[in-house]
Order: sequence, then structure tokens, then C-alpha cells
Amino acid sequence: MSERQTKLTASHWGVGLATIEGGRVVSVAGHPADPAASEINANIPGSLHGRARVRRPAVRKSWLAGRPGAVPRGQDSFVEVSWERALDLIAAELTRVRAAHGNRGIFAGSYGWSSAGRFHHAQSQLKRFLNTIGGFVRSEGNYSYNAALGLMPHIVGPYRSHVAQATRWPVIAKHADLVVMFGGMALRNTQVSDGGVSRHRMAGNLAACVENGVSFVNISPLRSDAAEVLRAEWMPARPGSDTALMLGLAHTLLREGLHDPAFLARYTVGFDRIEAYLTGAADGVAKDADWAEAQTGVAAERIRALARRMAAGRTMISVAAGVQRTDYGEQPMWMAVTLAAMLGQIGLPGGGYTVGYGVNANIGNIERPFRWGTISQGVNPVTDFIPVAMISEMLLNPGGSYRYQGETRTFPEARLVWWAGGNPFHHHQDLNRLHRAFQTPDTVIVNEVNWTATARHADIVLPVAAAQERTDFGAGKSDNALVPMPRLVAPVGEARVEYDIYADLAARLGVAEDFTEGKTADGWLHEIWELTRSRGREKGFDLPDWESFLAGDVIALDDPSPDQVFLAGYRADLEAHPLPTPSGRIEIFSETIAGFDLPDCKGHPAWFPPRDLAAGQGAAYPLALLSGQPKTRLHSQLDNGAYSLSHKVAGREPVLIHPEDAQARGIAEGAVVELYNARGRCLAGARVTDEVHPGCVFLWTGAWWDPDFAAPQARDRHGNPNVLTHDLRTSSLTQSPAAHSARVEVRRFEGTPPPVEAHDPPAFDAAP
Ligand SMILES: Nc1nc2c(c(=O)[nH]1)N[C@H]1C(S)=C(S)[C@@H](COP(=O)(O)OP(=O)(O)OC[C@H]3O[C@@H](n4cnc5c(=O)[nH]c(N)nc54)[C@H](O)[C@@H]3O)O[C@H]1N2
Ligand SMILES: Nc1nc2c(c(=O)[nH]1)N[C@H]1C(S)=C(S)[C@@H](COP(=O)(O)OP(=O)(O)OC[C@H]3O[C@@H](n4cnc5c(=O)[nH]c(N)nc54)[C@H](O)[C@@H]3O)O[C@H]1N2
Ligand SMILES: [Mo]
Repeated sequence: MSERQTKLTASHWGVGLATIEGGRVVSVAGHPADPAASEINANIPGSLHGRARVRRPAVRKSWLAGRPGAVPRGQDSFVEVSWERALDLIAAELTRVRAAHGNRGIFAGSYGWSSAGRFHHAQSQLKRFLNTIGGFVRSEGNYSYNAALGLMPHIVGPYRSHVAQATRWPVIAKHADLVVMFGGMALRNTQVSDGGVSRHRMAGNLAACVENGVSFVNISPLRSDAAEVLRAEWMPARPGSDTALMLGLAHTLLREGLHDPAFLARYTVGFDRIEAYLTGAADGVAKDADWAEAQTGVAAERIRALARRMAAGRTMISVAAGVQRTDYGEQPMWMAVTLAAMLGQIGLPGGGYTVGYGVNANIGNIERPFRWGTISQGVNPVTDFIPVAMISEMLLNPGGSYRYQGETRTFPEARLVWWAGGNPFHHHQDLNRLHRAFQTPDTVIVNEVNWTATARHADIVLPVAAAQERTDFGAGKSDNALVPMPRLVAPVGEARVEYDIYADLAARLGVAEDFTEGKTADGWLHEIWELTRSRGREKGFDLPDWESFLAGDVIALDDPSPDQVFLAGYRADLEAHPLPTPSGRIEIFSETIAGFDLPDCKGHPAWFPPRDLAAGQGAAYPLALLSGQPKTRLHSQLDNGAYSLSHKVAGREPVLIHPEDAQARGIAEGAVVELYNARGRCLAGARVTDEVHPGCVFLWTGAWWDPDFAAPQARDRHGNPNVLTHDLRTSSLTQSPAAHSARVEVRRFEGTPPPVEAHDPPAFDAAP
């Protein structure tokens, strides 16, 4: 009988207790100390040992044959090669590109979540390696809350520190009367936190709010964006219309004298400008509740009643990150800040606003007490970057210009693209366009665990060890715990730890010592742990040595500020704690942004209708497509695991459709349907439910893209919403992804649906 062992592992969705038998992970359960462990763990065994694993280095056939254009990337077969051969090819190609184009010819933005673990972090390793050979073009920002990152510094201050400073949920439970949630606060999303989460506290903290009598309003196209325990009032508005709704609320406050002029005068600048916009003095259109009803579909009386309720007690305004992942996504955030300022409760316990509650497990629940140790990425001598969501734009327009933060910038020419730890052929918008864009570089290298659509678009694919196949330690970026991650099993096939891959490449390029500093992965782990230990010591925490830690249990530390109230210091003394904005105050009007003179972002928050609607696409494509985060996995990760597969409908990703919309199209529960628009089409499995607002359909992100290149628009057989989303960004201020704004039509799929092939490996060939 084979030996059975139980060991800890850490993932972005929590600590797992893995059972290992016969060299395989057979199950992963939640940690007993976690009150709401994530079921995503159940995907690990099937995916880790699944058919989709990249087992050997592989090279695209036409590229290897020296005829790279013979078959397009993403449609070609692969030839498996030895590690020696693969690394020789990469070393030669790096040398050629650097000589011909300089390091500015290498794009390694490499956006993506990869996996948990402080040392074996895919992007950090790749960036450190490339920095030892002269650097690379990077990407700036993220797909999560990029508009917040770009807008907030102008109007309140740096967004990342603001989420760390978010008012804690127990404070809200104690002091708030009402929480108004734009975009809801989906519990399914709070399974996850970047780098890991040791205990899932959100459900418990929300339940405590309800017990204390806090009421919730859910302004979202999806009823289940509010946890059932909240018994929230559901007020669905047309997607993309939040700014109009907020303007209607603000207008009511103003007209009924429910706003706080003293707060506005003392703590903000530019209220007069929005006042003129609200009343219509600026443009002849009063943004009253009746106007807002026309834009949002929410009854004017309901808008007025909500405004009065918000002013009557302590109100927290919450904006989900998803709301800024829309056309003009800067506006609802700016307007939420304005609305909160009008209520005058910013800096009071349980009042004010927050952008980002519900975006992960920890915001408003816990923070790390000090910075964990990490490996240095070195210094990148190439200063050039692109805003992260401009990947297709860059590849299709080398040398082209674009606006960003008031500057006019130029796209570099990416001759070599290297991706490690992300899946752009899941995460980027308009995948058919990305497919075209990925034909332009000379060489694409992808490090992957699985044969994702991105790996299939590479010329050289390097098989890498998964998190469970290497020793590391877990410590979430906003979590308070340190988690031992002993290696559970040996890497599948010939997969290798990425650090070792770069060490070998560095040796080929004569920079081994620069990259490794003479250390093995194990040596680095010791060093990073000691760094963590010494930082802990400064804060009064006594951490064990590496070996004891690795053999032990999770170490949970204290929340550094359990009673935190966002912007309390600013409210208490704005001279001592000015905001890092040009005026030192909250900028309802920003001279800086106004000075950029942009067509799609003015100097104050303003209403812009969603683009597809403004372009008259509402008739041909009557349904709004929402594409939020999946409950059953992390983005596209582990889509081939048991839990994710168990929620597929007819083998495809479920699409939520309202009974009225389904009936009008003859669509029954469980049917295979086709979603389509001018950009693309995909199959999905119908889930007919009144959880979704009429006129909206909801298709989760992350089903592995499965294009059928023989079908019209390379129809995706599996249900990835990004074949339908547009590749326009929020605005030229921040150039952020706007994935939630798309229009589609849906029809029943007639005939025999084609099988889904996304979870199979690609075709392999003999060497050309
Ligand atoms: N339509 C639409 N699109 C969206 C969104 C949306 O709301 N709607 N949301 C967006 C958001 S918020 C995000 S954050 C992105 C997420 O997009 P990504 O972060 O790109 O998605 P993941 O599926 O997490 O991709 C991580 C990849 O890393 C691989 N991986 C895991 N561990 C390792 C490792 O150790 N080394 C290497 N080399 N690879 C590893 C996994 O196999 C996986 O393929 O998607 C965005 N896309
Ligand atoms: N289980 C799981 N959890 C995750 C992730 C995952 O992949 N799986 N991903 C993580 C990541 S990287 C991120 S960034 C966060 C994302 O967290 P969020 O950005 O908050 O999540 P989303 O699901 O994109 O959007 C939340 C909700 O916003 C609503 N919404 C969309 N458009 C509009 C609109 O115009 N107006 C209004 N009022 N509502 C709208 C949708 O109904 C959607 O359910 O989730 C994290 N948590
Ligand atoms: Mo994200």
C-alpha cells in the first residue's frame, strides 16, 4: 500500500490541507481554522495531474522550420524538444533580438496572477532574469482596478494605500445604518486575495452587520452580487449607468438641501463646478432624478427615496471594482467620491466611500502587519512601458502614438514577447483581435503549467512546476498570516522550477552570478525567510527558523489596525494630514485632468453613455453582457479541475439569462446557445434564472478559449466572454480595461454542438 501523507499548501484562495498518495495529490481540503474555506481547492488534483499539463519543452512547428508565418500562431502544431535545445534556442534568440533591436525589443509585461508563494513568483523571476541582461519593456497597472489606480491620485490619493486603509467591517457593523453597494459585493469574489488568505472573514463580518441592523442596497445587474444573508434591497440599473444614477442622487441631495456645505467647503475643491453640472447651469440639462430614470431604468421616485435615506443616517457608499471595469469607468468612482463628500461623512466611522470592498477576501477585514521578504527584481534599464491593457494596440501599432495621463506616448516595437504567469488569451478583451496581434512579433515565449490558449500562441513553451511541486512560503499581500508550502509532489513530466530555468539560461548568456548570486532556490528561501523574520522582529513578532516554520502550521499575526476608519486623520486635521493631491483636498474638480483636455474624461465627473449603445448597437445586440469573476476557479486557473467542470452546462460555461429573455428566444434551461456580436461568437450553456436583470446576460470569465478556426468568427466552443468584449479602454486618461461594457445577442444553437477541445493538449508533430 502506498504511503498517505497530509501537508499544507497555499493558494490565492486559501490554505489547503493536501492528501498525497502514490506521488499524487489526491485531495485538498480547507484548513480547519478557516471559517469559510474555498471549494476552489477541489480543482487542484484533477488539474495538477490533468491531460492539459505541459510535460516537455515544445517549439511551434513552423517557427522551428524557419517559416514562422506558414501557419498562424495559435493554429500550429508543436514539436517537443529537449531542455538543452529549448534553452539554446532562447539564448540565441535573446542575443539576436538584443543585438538587432536592443532590449527595447523585448516585451515582458507578463501580466497575470500566476500562483501563490513568495519566492517562486513567475513574473518576479522573469523580470529579475531579464534585468540581468539589460531589461525589457514592462506593463503598468492591472486588469482589476486600473481606472482607480490612474484616477484616484488626482482626486484623493494613491489607490493601493487607500484600500489598505479601508474602514474595517466591524467598524461598519457598529456605526453604519446603510451600505449602498454599486456593483454589489459578491461573496464569491472574496474567496480570493492576491498571494493568499488564511481565513475567510467576509461572510462572518457581513452577517455581523446585519445582526447589528445595518441595511444594504444592491445596485447591480445580478441579485447574487449581494450575499443572501444581507437581505439587500435589489435596485438593478442598466449596466454602465451608475454615474447617471449617482448624479440623480446628488441632484436630489442638492435640491432638498440634504448635502453638507460645510464639509464641502472645508475638505473639497471644485464643488461649484459639479453643482453647475447638476443643476444644468453648465450644459442646460438638469441631472435630476427624472433624467437619471431615463438613463438607468430606475424609477425617479426610488432614486429620490434612496437619496433621502442616505442623508438620514450613517451611509457607506461602496463601489465594486467591476463598476470601473466599464466604458468611462473613472466616472462612477469620481462621482461616488463626490456623493460621499456631499453627505459629509467621509472620515467618520461607517460613513464615506470605498472603492473595492468585495474585490478580494481581505479589504476591510485584515491587513499584513509588515512587509514580507521578497526576492529583488533588480533594476530595469529600459524605462519604456505600456498601460497593461494596450497589448493588442501595441502589437498592431508599433511606433504608433496614444494618450495616457495627459502625455502623448509612443508604442515600442516588440520583437520578442515573453509571458510567464498570466493568460492573456483568457484575460484580454476581443480575443480575435489579440490573435491577430500575436502574429506580429518574431518570437513568443510562454512559461506555463498547462496548455492554455496563450501557450498555444507561443513559439517556445517551457513546462514549469506548479505551486504544489516546489517548496515556498505563502503570505498574502494583504493577509496577516505566513503559510508553509512544502513541496507536495515532484513536477509532472519534465517540468522545472522557473528559477532553475533562468539560472541555466543566465549561464548560457554569461550572467549566472548576477542572476543567482551563488544561491540555489533553497538558499534564497532561507534568505527571504530571514528577511521576513527580521522585519517581524522590528514589529515585536518572534518567528521561528525556516526549518521549524516549514514543518509547522500557519502562523497568524495581529491586524495592525482593527479599528481603522478611512480618512479619519484627514477629517480630524486636514492641515496636519493633507491629501497628496495638488490642492491637498478632495478634488471634485481637477485642474490637472481638465488641463489634459481629453474628450472622454473632463475636469469633473460627468455622464457618458456606454459606447456600444451610443454607437447605435442596442438594436442589433439588445443584451448587455456582464463577465465577472467565476465562483468555481480563479480566472482561468484550474478550469479543468473537478469543481469548475461540475458547474459547466452541456460541457460549456454557463450563461445566466432571464426567463423573459430566454423565452423570447426559445431558449430552455440547459440548452447550448450561441452568443454573438460584430466581434465574435461563442457557445455557452443556458442557465435560465431571474437572478439576472432582464436585458442582461452574465457569462463568467475564465473558460479556456476554444476557437474553431473553421467556423465563422473562429467561434469559441467553450464560452469565453472575451471573444465578445471590445478592446476599447475606459478613457484616454487611464487606458484601463472596460470588459463589462459589451452588447450581444443570443440564439439557440441548432444542430450537434461541437465537442470542447480546450482542455486537451495541442497536436504534436515530429521534427520538421
Ligand atoms: N471579460 C473580462 N475579462 C477579464 C475580467 C473581467 O472582469 N471580465 N477580469 C480581469 C481581471 S480583474 C484579471 S485580474 C485578469 C486575470 O487574468 P490572469 O491573471 O492572466 O488569469 P489567470 O487565469 O489567473 O492566469 C494565470 C496563468 O498563470 C499560470 N500559472 C500558475 N502558476 C504559474 C507559475 O508558477 N508559473 C507560470 N509561468 N505560470 C503559472 C496559470 O496556469 C494561468 O494560465 O482577467 C481579466 N479579464
Ligand atoms: N472566485 C473568484 N474570486 C475572485 C476572482 C476569481 O477569478 N474567482 N478574481 C479576483 C480578482 S483578480 C478581482 S480583480 C476581483 C474582481 O472583483 P469585482 O471587480 O468586484 O468583480 P466582478 O465580478 O468583475 O464585478 C462585480 C459585479 O459588478 C457588477 N457589474 C458589472 N458592471 C456593472 C455596472 O456597470 N454597474 C453595476 N452597478 N454593476 C456592474 C456585475 O454584476 C459583477 O458581478 O475578484 C477577485 N475574486
Ligand atoms: Mo483582477
